[in-house]
Amino acid sequence: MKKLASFLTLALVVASAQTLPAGTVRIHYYRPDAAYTGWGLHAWEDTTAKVEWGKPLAQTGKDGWGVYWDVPMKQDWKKLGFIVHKGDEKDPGPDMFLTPDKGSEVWILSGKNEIYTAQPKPSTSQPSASVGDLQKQQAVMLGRDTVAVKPSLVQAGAQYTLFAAPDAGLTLTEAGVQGGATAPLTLTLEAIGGLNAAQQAKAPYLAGYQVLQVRPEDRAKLPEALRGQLALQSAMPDGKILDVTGVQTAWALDDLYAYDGPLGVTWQGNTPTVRVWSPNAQDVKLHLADAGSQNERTLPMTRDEHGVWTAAGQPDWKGQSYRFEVKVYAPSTGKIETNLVTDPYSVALTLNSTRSILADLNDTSQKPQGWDTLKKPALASLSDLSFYELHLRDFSAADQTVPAAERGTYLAFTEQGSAGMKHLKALADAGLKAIHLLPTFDIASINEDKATWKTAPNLSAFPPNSEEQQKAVAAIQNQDAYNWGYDPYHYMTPEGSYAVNPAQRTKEYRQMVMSLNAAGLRVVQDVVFNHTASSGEADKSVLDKIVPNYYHRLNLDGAVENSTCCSNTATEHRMMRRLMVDTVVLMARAYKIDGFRFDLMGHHMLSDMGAVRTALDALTLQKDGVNGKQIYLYGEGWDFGEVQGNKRGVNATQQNLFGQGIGTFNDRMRDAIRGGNPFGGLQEQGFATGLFTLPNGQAVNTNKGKLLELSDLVKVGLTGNLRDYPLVNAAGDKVTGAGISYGGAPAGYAASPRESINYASAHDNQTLYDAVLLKAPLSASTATRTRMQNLANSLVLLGEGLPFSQAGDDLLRSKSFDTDSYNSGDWFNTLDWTGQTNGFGRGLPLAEKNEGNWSLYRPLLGNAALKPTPADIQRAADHYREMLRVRYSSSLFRLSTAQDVQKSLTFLNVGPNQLAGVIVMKISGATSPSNPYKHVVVVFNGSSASATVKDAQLAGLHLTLHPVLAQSSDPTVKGSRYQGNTVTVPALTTAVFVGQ
Ligand SMILES: [Ca+2]
Ligand SMILES: [Ca+2]
Repeated sequence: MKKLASFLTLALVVASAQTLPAGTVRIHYYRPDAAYTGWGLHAWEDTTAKVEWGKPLAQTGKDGWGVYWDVPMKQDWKKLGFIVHKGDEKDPGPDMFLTPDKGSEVWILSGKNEIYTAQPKPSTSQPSASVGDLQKQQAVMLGRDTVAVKPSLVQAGAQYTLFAAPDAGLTLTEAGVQGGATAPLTLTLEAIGGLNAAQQAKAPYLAGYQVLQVRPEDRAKLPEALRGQLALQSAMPDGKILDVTGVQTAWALDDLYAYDGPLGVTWQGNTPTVRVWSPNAQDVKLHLADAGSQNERTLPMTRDEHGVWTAAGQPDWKGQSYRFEVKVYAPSTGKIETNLVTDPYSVALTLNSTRSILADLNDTSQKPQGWDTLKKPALASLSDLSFYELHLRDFSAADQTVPAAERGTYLAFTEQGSAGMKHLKALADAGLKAIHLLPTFDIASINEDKATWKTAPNLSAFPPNSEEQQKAVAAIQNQDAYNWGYDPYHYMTPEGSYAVNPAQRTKEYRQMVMSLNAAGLRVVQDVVFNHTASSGEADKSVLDKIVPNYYHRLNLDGAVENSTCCSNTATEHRMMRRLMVDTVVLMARAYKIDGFRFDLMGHHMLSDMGAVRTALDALTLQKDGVNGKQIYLYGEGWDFGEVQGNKRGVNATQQNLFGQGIGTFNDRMRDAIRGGNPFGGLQEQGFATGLFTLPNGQAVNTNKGKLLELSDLVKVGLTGNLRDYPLVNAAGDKVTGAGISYGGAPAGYAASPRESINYASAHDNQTLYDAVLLKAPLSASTATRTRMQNLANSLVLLGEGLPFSQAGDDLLRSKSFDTDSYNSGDWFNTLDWTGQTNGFGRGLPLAEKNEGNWSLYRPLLGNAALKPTPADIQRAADHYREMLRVRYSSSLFRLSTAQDVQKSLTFLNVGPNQLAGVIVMKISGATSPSNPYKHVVVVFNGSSASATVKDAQLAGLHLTLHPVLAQSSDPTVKGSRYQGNTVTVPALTTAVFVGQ
């Protein structure tokens, strides 16, 4: 009976849609080919569903018209963002937005960027006889008069026509492209074969395409054509249409209009000039308003031959706000749009970035006292750098020693007597060189009006493994003060929510830099040029409203790529690259930033990073107030998405960056230290977490061979991840760093140690302590777990390669297993500099990213025996500083070239008969003012037993325990011994011996 009933229900669903449940909206979707399999819905903004790109909403049902999705909505919803997609194929492409005025049931048609409020007739909206698609841009201009097209467009005898309509009135009929109210401009083209070598290098992903070229007599029409809607048609002489498509124009704009002169606001004395690059705009006007006023007056701007629009200002413009009114064709809507938009070159903004401000960063009012004469902490070599990664709010949001109004702000760093600054100062005194701040440019995700912020109620009474804390945090997560900020809105202005007074943000930011520099620490900015918060005509879209479809990287259909999560930018386009270079130079000169960490750097081209490096190298103390050669660059050199495998040109990946002196995060060493990887193996153990010698009961962790393989990866990391360093691997073979395998890829890839950022933990993924918790045997004491964490930190801090830690790695920081705390609020993120707590047991982590593992986390969070004591935390803090002191006691730990490493560093205890879980690194060199030791021998004993290593190379070195460790707060390390040709080191201990 039951079975029959469900069968009947199913039959009904097929025939007609179910009634719409309360609290949901229904989106219908029609495809002419009726091939609905695999198409899902990505949804965001005011839906209660947590949808990830890789896991779209499944179709709710099917009716006589098409399929539909019912999307659960928040109460009083204002906006729903959605994209229909199948894998990375989107239909039609741009982000679509539904607002309540359209009702709760809407219809969309395949290929049409339009939301219908009543069921449209597919047959009339999508003429079945027409060929091609004006909504897509499948033709790609490679230069001012060349267009790459799919090979199917090119046939003998075919006629190729480019139609251009300044009124965006082109339509597609059975007879091909038709004009709108005004006759379109037409240009004829001829097929000239495949891509030549230069074009293939520029656009490898179009390698199989054919090239059409505008005939000489029509080329003069191109500049005008580029300022309207464009369509390319291929037709046979008998009128048969082969294809029709829109056109991507970025490289044509580059070829015709690339520009090197000033942009944004420049000052001659007190007189400003405002400039914006928009070569394809039909008109640009300047909107000006007095400070604090909404009453704008509109002024004309003049276009020059570079497509730059200029307005010459008056001295009384200083401090006024401005926006641009840009009239331009937007492929994302298929219309001529009139956009009111801020300046991408803004150096000052009103609250929440509604308007740009005419500001001069050189004004005395923008500078703290002593700014112009600020002296940087000494740095003999970039190879001396080390990094501590810190989120601006995490630093002070919970620090009771900071005045309440300054918590979570730039000014918190000026409180030299606060618990947080004392901690940073202590790290600096031990040798730490730089604080790396998570994004501090203007971001889109935090409301800068503090009065709007919601805070979670007091959550401290809930059990340590309750669901309640995360529920309360999630309820307000989009209205609170917290976000990591990987959502760029304006690159050249500091974020306003981090300022006590957002109108004074430049001055406050500079105070922060001064104060950190005074503490002996350099300041590194995390920069995110690989994507923007929005694109197209969306609210917080900026670049696309000025030069649509130029700044972002488009797929073969003309939709914005989003492999980075968001709207990917295209730094291979000249003016996007320039925006990146100009921003970095501005931040170096105007904010005296000492280094830049590039988010998803692999999504930029190698030449883009070269351009940044060249621009910085040109900065001098005398001319620019900073020495650009001391500014270090590093980033994430991952290779994935549309740029993978050099498909969009040679990109800035780990391996392609060989020899550039730019650092990349060394995932090989990270994974080998921890075990598992960010994509799996939560409970797989690694070198520092007990693999083989202290297994956690899972079969995978009893494998000695795996421990020896991971030890090889760690060793390569300790050399600075050098590609060509020769070593004996676990099998006993002599190989190079590149000959060690990391999941099939070469482990070593660097040309010098400064090209490897060695780390065991960063803001992404679980903290080091949480990883140790998941991997170590349940029976391990908190003291044992602390030793594992300390061992991991030693490997990072004593290797060649530049050490990098997440703030709190020295305080056993836990986020209660949160794997991605970007929007998990202060509750899961803040640091406790007092060392009384570490963040463990703050409840189950947010469901959005972690719910699938709650059953694993629940008993662990509820286990009081896993909570570290203040003594454990103190030991971790002491250990971290001891290791910093050791690192900075001798330049042998900071060798600057591969040759030096090859000459000075050797590993003992190698090959198949090595003592498992023990790495012995010997570094020898001449003594000098920066090196008091002839020999340094470091023993990393990751095993659960005391280790004795005997080697003839140890004879006669006259080793003693490093003076810092002889004074250690850890009694165990003092039990390390050297005698004759043997060293003996206790379990889970890093011992450093030195010989003079
Ligand atoms: Ca902002
Ligand atoms: Ca938030």
